Amino acid sequence: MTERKSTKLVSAALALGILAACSPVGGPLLNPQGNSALLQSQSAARGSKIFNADARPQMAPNQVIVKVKPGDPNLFVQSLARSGARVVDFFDIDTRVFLVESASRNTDDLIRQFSQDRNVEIAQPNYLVSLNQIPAAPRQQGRPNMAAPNDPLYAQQWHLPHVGALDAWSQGGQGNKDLIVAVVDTGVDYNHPDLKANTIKGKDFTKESPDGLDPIDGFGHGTHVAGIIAAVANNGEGVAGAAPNVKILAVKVLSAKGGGSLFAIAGGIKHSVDMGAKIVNLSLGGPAVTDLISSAVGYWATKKGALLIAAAGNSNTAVGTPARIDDYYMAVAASDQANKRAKFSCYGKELSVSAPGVQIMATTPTYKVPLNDHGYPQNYAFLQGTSMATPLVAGVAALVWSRHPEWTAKQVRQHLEKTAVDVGAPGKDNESGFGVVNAAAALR
Ligand SMILES: [Ca+2]
Ligand SMILES: [Ca+2]
Repeated sequence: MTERKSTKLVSAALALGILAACSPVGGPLLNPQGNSALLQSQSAARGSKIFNADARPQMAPNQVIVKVKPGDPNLFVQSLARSGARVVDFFDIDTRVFLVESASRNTDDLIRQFSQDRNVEIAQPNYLVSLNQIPAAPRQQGRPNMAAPNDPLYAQQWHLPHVGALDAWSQGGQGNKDLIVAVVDTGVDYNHPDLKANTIKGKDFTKESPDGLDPIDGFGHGTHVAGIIAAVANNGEGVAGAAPNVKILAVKVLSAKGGGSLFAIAGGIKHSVDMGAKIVNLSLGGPAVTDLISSAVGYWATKKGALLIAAAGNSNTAVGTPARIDDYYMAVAASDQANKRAKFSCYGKELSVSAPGVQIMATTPTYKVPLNDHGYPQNYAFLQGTSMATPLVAGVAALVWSRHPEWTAKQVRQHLEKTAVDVGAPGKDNESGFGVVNAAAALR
């Protein structure tokens, strides 16, 4: 308790110190307008790199994430003032971590400087992260399923019967309406007729909305992810989610261009858990890098009892960040109709499980979004990527947790791994993890 209290005091003192240090440069620190300008400039810099699977990590220009050493934080604030950089945000899980920005100096320069600062423990770039969905030509196909719900597009959702969803639903129900799964993504079209009843509004960490509070989907990706988890079933409309009775918490961390920074994502994860989410879906990632902030928030959320499920990545390389931090994130690979690793899916020893991620039919926004410019229709579309495999695992995890509310996140994860269908090389392998997730086996 006393430690907590003293941390709070240090934090308050530090905040005051920063305000004082920064007032000559440009007014109060954490005002939303200031942040808004910052994050918009990141979007502009990202340009058309949304689907770029290039291995070189992109980073927020002129920014670094700094962790200061324990002790008097004012020493850091003073050296910061001398450097002409300023703190633009802080990380409320770890009071020694700050997002620092310079108007004139680039990231490499800042890293060099802070690495030599005796008050600094670690300095790293604020890497940019993108959504893990890749374009695929839309396709119309499917066969009727006699036991299917009445959703007209259910017949095109091959992934549901493939993982035994109908069997699971008849054994264990369609999920607990009080269980919250956060979709930390581009936002969600919370007015979509197939999502509205199940969606709760969280916050917008991209600051695209004027008040920073509206998590409406500005790209189209998060709405698809949300539908895979919990589109309303048996309502005579559209598609069915894997756990159609649970709640979606819409949290926006990726901009209308499909990118965001690790700092914004960490904020979104923290917010999700604070809002009561048991499962956090992260259909996003960047190239494999060491990252203190994803580790810190992962550690914190795991201690709080949440299960973080993250896309392995679509670059056909090593598992990306944050999914590769396997102590705190459950990494999901994408598989195809033959249970083979999708050719784009990342692979490696960090994989937990695989799930169908090729030609997945689900919800898209009911209004025009950038996704439509890539040839995907409004309302419902096929998309593919580890972005689509991840929410299917989140949905099955939600079914399991609804059935066994007393289980810990670790128990839910281990149960999904134990009941996955072993494919490829016997036992756990680098192509599929423990195998392809199976709802029927998990609910049996
Ligand atoms: Ca439906
Ligand atoms: Ca295997």
